[in-house]
Amino acid sequence: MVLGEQEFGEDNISIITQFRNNWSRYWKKIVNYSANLGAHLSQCRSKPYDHNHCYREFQMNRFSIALFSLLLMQAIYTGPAYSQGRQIPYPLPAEPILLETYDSRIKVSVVASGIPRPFSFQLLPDGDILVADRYTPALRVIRNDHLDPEPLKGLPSIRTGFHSGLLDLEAHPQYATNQLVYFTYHTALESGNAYAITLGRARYDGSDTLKDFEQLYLGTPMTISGGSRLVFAPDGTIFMTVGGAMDRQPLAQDLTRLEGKLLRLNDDGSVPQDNPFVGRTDVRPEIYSYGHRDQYGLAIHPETGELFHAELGPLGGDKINIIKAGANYGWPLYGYGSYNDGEPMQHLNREGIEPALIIWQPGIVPSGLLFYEGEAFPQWRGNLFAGSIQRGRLPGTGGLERIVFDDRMWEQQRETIATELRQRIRDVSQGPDGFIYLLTEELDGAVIRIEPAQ
Ligand SMILES: [Ca+2]
Repeated sequence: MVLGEQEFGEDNISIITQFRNNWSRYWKKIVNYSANLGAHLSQCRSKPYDHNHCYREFQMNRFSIALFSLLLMQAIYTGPAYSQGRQIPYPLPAEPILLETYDSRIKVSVVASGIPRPFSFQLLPDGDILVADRYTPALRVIRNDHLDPEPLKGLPSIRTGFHSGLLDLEAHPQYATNQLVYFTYHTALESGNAYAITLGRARYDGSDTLKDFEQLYLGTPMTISGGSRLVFAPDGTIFMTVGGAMDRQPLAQDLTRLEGKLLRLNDDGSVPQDNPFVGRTDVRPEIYSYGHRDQYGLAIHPETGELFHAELGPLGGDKINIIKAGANYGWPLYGYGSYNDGEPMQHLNREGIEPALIIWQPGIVPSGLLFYEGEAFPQWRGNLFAGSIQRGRLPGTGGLERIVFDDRMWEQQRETIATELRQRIRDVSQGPDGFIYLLTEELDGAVIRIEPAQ
């Protein structure tokens, strides 16, 4: 097995490819230098009167070999790190920096860093920021721009490994009065390696311990996971994405399983009776839409109430859907990109398959979604923002997509901002201060604040 591919999926394959490329480059150079060294030594033997010159060259070659051996050792040493998605660490700016966008100059500051591979965050009305670190797993708090190094106590038992662990966070719409935070995670099942996507909630009262934890919903057994996102709908129900349908097996089309589905639940974890498949015995009633691959972003349109949904394609063809109840979005039969090996997918829209609203080609590995509604950037109100892990499978190319629609929801403009940071942007949110916040999924993960530059 190639290290890491299984574990971290296509959004990190380029890292492994880069490692392989580096490896073969180092190896070729070492072979070349060894051959040169051999040639020089035989030359020296055949030219006894130029011995000193030969000896100097021999020394130089020895130095080169030592240098490339060091590089080789470095490749071996960093290999496992690369293979686990731990890409080239692009350092975070030590001080706030100014960046240009199409119509604005922005100030970008690191609020807190040192969170290992966080997956989601939740900005709370009083300014506290909760951050979910998928693999530890841990829920941490940033208070007054200071990361509490001690994770919150009171999390349930969470299964981690591969893509599994603690995933999304979402504050209840009445959080200000009930202090409830919802989260998705994986629960280990007794049967073999199987585990299940789980929705839980607990009360965060500002202290160092979560209170009143409840498991609200436990999914069906699965052995491959992926991301998960949550969002509350205007009617108080909660939408929840389930990954795990990443390869070509038609799991996302199997309505008795949860992989590659969008679920809709009541806020107590029960199934709403107006869900599209309620009453059918051959479909799980919590399923709201299907034919999805991995789904890393959800946002409700602030005016229409429609659910916008970001989906990761295999090789390109990342998309944003507007979700319709009971609809099929095509995976793995139809899509806009190519399969992981490069084979083009059938992408023509056809009856029964919902077309995407927006696609990216090459892919950007879209993550959290946000409709901006704040006062800090009046020119961006109503724009859709999507985090991006990396573009075209190249590490260090993540950023923040800004998409402008007209009132028919037709795309008018699109730009990528904050690419100068070279970070994997895994989540995006608007703070109570109206500023835009980013979460970077790096070994040294960070929360970043974007404000207008003065
Ligand atoms: Ca969230």
